[in-house]
Amino acid sequence: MNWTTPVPSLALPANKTGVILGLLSIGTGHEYDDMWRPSMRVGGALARGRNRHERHARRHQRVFQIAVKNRLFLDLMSHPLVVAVWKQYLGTDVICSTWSGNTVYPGHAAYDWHADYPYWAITPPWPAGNFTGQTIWLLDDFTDENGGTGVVPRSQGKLHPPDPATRRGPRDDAEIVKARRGSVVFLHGAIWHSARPNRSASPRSALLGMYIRPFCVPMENMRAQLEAITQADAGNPPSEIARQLLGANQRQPS
Ligand SMILES: O=C(O)CCC(=O)C(=O)O
Repeated sequence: MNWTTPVPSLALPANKTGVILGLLSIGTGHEYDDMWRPSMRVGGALARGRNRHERHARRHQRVFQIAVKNRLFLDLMSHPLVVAVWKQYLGTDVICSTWSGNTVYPGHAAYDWHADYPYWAITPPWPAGNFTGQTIWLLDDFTDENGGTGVVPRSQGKLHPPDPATRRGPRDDAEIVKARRGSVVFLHGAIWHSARPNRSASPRSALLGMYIRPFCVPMENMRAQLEAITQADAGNPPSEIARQLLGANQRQPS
């Protein structure tokens, strides 16, 4: 798999693997430490687990609603190149479904192989077509050792989740995303993937942005975040595209 496709030459639907590594420069990634590490601390305690197995399995930390935690996160969510990719793939009225951060700590065992929301909320066979996609912003280098995301190329075409018998553990048909911090990976939303075991001595962090077509119910309450952001800084309203992504134009049930 070519992990070095430059973002401007992307045509995600044409990429049959369902995975693209964009060389979108967010810098070295270090400049985001200042906003990400504190968010991680206030985002909730690391799940402890009831026993050794659970502690191992749970050594990860998810922080949701990051758009309201720091205005820079809102800017990243609305990054013009990212938005251009998803507009091409999901339509110009694309919205954001969830914008969060994920850290896997040393000792993290692995996520189960899965496809992303809304697929896991739909009884298979899943509808074919383009409904959602995942954007992974690497805040640390991703390696084999530290839990780089594993993906099963072309699995987005299967239109069902992985078999429960193979949902855990390594897979011969999977590849690990190995890339430098500051890279951005675009995944088809139905592709089977998993944060792999972190066997290194350091945590591995990423920001995760799901983008979705506006007839789907977003995973997080993005409109509530828009309201919170607008109220917190009335003199500096979010840009039009940030408002769109946060669901300002999405039809609501009457
Ligand atoms: O952090 C990662 O590598 C992927 C996380 C993931 O699989 C997910 O949030 O769906």
